Amino acid sequence: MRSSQQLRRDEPHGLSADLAHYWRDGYAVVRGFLSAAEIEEIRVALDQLYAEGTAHGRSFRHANLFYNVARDGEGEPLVRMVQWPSYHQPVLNRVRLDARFAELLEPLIGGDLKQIINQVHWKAPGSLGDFAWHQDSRSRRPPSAYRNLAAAYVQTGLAIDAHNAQSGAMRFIPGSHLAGDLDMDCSKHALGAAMTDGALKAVGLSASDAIDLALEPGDLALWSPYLVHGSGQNRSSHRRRFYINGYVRASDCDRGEWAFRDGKPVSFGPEPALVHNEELRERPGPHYVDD
Ligand SMILES: O=C(O)CCC(=O)C(=O)O
Repeated sequence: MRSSQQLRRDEPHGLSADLAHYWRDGYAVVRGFLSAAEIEEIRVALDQLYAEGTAHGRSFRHANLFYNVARDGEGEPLVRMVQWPSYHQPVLNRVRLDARFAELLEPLIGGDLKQIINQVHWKAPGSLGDFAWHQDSRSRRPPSAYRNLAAAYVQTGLAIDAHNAQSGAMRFIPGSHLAGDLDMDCSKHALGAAMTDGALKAVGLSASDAIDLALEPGDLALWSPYLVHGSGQNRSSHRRRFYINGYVRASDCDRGEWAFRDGKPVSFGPEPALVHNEELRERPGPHYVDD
């Protein structure tokens, strides 16, 4: 009997991204990356995760696993983001290691990949789920550990719900990645801060060039760490969920968890790897975190 890994290798899914578009505009979209049934399974997993976050009632960390919990206008807990849910949630862990990611990313960054981002965003209607204009490159610290960002890193976002202008879609400035690091002001957290035209003007860009990402559930967006992007208020009546996984050519990154070796999935090891949580070893938790 053939193993599922052999099946994956022998029977590719025929997935591909528009690479020319990715390199020229800094992003690409893959329609129908996951099926409706797969998205439904992820929704159930996300509902469990969300319920755990509200039960904590405040931000909570255990090693790399982190629940960002705010309060809404009525003082009720609001889960805005969970980082590294895959240590804890098997469905999400399976998705991040799905052979379709390896197949899609191979022509862009090869088959030996680490993962530096694994997170879910919930953008509640009307509330503070905005992301100010930013480049992801500014969060790759220290720079010596994250090398060759333009050619070796790809961020992916999987739409779990309708993701469009109404529901506070991501907004991209096409081509903005070509200038590399724009030294954008990152003194404030991008999450929870509104996009302002001034932030774009300061780096020679204009909001009139922005496009809204439009995704159906199951569609996947890919973007460059240098692409200037943000997202605005959710004016729809549904919570907008987005599952983000960021991959990197392993030889260009000293941090992160292995995801694929030679295109085959790599499970978590016994100890979590150092990614962005500088206190991972000294203060792994579990503990609550005050903003
Ligand atoms: O989920 C969103 O609306 C924006 C995500 C984003 O900007 C990011 O992860 O860098």
